[in-house]
Amino acid sequence: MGIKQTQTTCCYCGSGCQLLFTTDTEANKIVEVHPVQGRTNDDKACLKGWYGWDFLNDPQILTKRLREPMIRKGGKGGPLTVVSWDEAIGFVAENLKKIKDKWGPDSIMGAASARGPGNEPNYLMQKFFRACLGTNNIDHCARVCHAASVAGSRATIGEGAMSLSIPEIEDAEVIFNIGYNAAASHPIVARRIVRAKEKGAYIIAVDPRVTETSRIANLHLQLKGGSNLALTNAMANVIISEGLEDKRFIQEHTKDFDSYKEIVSHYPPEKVAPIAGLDPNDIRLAARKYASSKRSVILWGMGVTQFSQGVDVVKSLCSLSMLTGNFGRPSTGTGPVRGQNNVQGTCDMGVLPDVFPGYQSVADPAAREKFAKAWGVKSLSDSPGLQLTRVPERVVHEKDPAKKLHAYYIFGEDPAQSDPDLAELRETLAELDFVVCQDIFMNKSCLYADAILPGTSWGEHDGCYTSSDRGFQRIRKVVEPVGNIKDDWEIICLLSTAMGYPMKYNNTEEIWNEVIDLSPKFTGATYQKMERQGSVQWPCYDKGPEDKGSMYLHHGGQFATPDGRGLFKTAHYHPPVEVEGTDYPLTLCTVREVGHYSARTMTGNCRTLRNLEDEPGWVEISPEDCQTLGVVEGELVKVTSQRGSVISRCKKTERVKKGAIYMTYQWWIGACNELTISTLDPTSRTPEYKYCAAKVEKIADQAWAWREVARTYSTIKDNMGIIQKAVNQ
Ligand SMILES: Nc1nc2c(c(=O)[nH]1)N[C@H]1C(S)=C(S)[C@@H](COP(=O)(O)OP(=O)(O)OC[C@H]3O[C@@H](n4cnc5c(=O)[nH]c(N)nc54)[C@H](O)[C@@H]3O)O[C@H]1N2
Ligand SMILES: Nc1nc2c(c(=O)[nH]1)N[C@H]1C(S)=C(S)[C@@H](COP(=O)(O)OP(=O)(O)OC[C@H]3O[C@@H](n4cnc5c(=O)[nH]c(N)nc54)[C@H](O)[C@@H]3O)O[C@H]1N2
Ligand code: SF4
Ligand SMILES: [Mo]
Repeated sequence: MGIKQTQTTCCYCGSGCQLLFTTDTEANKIVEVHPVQGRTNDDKACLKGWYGWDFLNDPQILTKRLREPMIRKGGKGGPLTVVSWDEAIGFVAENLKKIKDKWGPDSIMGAASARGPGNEPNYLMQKFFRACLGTNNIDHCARVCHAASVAGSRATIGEGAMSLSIPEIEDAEVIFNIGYNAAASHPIVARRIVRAKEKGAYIIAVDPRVTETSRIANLHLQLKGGSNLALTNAMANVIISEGLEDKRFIQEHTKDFDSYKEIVSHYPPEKVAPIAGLDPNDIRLAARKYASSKRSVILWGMGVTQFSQGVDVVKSLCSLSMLTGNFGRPSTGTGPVRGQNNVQGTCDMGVLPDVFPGYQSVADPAAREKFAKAWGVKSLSDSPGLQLTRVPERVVHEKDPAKKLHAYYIFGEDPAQSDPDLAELRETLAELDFVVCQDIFMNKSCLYADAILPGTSWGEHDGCYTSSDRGFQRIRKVVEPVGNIKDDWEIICLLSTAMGYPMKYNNTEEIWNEVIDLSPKFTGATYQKMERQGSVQWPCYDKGPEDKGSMYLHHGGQFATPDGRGLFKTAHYHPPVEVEGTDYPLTLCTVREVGHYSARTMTGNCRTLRNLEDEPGWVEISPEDCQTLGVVEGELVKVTSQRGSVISRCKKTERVKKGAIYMTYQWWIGACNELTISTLDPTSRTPEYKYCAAKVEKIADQAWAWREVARTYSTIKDNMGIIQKAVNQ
């Protein structure tokens, strides 16, 4: 048998772990995988790195791989028919053209992918939307994720990315870990936090739940969900009133301190303590410890951003870091640890409604002129596009057909599983005139597609990803794709060409060279340099070998703002939008499952991971609430909010406080997004996934409930096109 070894980057989280695959080239099968030395992972991987590639074998557990292009020839409601690529591309081109001619370019919306495809196809997707269709309506899942980090950080320190690198975490003296559960989300980053602790760091964990980080923390602030801003304002209040701020740093490198000081003066610890459910002395201790070091690092995640006040909290975190002079040196600064394997990259590629690749604003005439010239078009739209969380607003809630969206091109996302308030989302997908899904698996959104374009997956194509800490790293083909499928970049080229804007490339490197030549911050990051160094962190301006890229940002306190000064900003605290009451007495927060990943098309089709955890998922409930409800561990329960109802299993745990329940959003039967609220942060338009009112009810007839779960699982498989065997999988 022929044996091939290939090193590539893991396709799940943004830790960017390096994996070495051994492939039997005759059988076209992976025979072995193990982690190897990489800049971020130090030859380690988590269980998804070890076992998360089985979906390449298409075991058809939850869904199945897409192997042929399909269209609904008979129109909406008709069956999907397998067609040739020519016919599929012609069908999509004709329909998008019709809609563009009738309703204008802004009636079409695009969502691109932070997952398998990589940077190059995402660059082409936004180029297709901007240069061929003529709209900035292009976005991706950063919207539902760290968009608040990008908005809040850019408004204060000028750059939306992590200021420090993953390896620097272990040399921090103080880690302020807020709303971030690394052990489940980025296990390889969690290792750095553990190492920091071993090296003597003081760890403050701010989380309403007990997490692995809070368990090793010196101080766990188990605050009430939704009270982050009250806490961060109170910490600033303590730092300023005790004179612990870095006066010189504030004087030399920042602006707007006085207005910030005025706001935080309203948040003494005694006033905040009842709001956050904390001891005022713990708030003081956290503030003093955080201000006590010049190697204080803030790490944050979805417990900060997925709130209607997420952007304000991010601004206040960046301000805390400025207040204490914690920027511009190694092992200090701010760490919004980006979630998906390539969400940093998809932002880098300009798959955002307001920026071209390399964060060049669509509002800047010079940037528009530069891109128009490079892309060979007369002009480019200067009006910022629509954020993807506003799609329902422009479909089901918009009555004027001229203002409505008419088409949605979904590339490598599954909004019908991952967006909030799924009933509203399904209504939206059903009402749109034309929906295209370009994916590797049949997913829940595909059920609404008028055309399905099957792409090759990670492991079947080349390219590069950007890790959470701005590191460009190569991905490489491990096995040959099976079926009548094409690389994502090639599909976009065919479609664009069919619509009268020809795109032609021979490989991903040609696309990448176009990207870096148009984006000064990335210009030095050639494939050659990635091969040589393994990872190139932006900014990297020069192609020469001397410019190795940048480990950390804001050197010497020089911020990425126009005048180099950071801007202090915070806001007054307000509670989440939908709070608990008589009918819905509990608060629902939604988080992650360690062995499964996002919409679960991939991990749900990996046998080892499926054997660890499967449908219908769990709902974490405190022992007190279990007692009140009369439910026990493992029992099926009904969870309901104003928007819907699902069945899940009770997980009795002391890790959550009385009155709060937690679900993971990976499950299709226990789909918590049937319950979540679509309220958005007014600036970043990120949903409040972390807080809504809910209730849990006991199900008397457990046998019936289990049959119901089995029946639903079987229906899902039918819908996904799996031929089910007589014996249950
Ligand atoms: N295994 C696995 N790994 C993943 C993913 C996955 O699906 N599975 N998804 C990836 C993606 S897309 C992302 S964005 C990252 C996200 O990774 P994280 O940012 O860690 O995301 P979550 O676990 O959703 O939320 C983090 C923590 O916020 C806490 N929290 C809830 N409410 C509050 C609050 O009011 N205040 C504070 N301070 N904390 C609160 C929760 O209890 C939780 O522990 O993970 C990535 N990694
Ligand atoms: N309730 C709740 N909901 C949440 C969250 C939460 O905390 N709570 N978190 C939110 C967050 S942070 C995020 S990032 C989103 C993630 O939500 P999504 O982006 O929707 O989820 P993913 O599973 O990452 O991937 C989406 C799709 O990409 C496809 N795909 C993977 N690789 C490729 C490829 O190479 N080519 C193509 N064409 N397709 C590919 C997969 O099959 C899948 O259908 O979920 C959000 N939803
Ligand atoms: S930590 Fe993230 S990148 Fe590393 S192996 Fe696990 S899922 Fe993959
Ligand atoms: Mo995310």
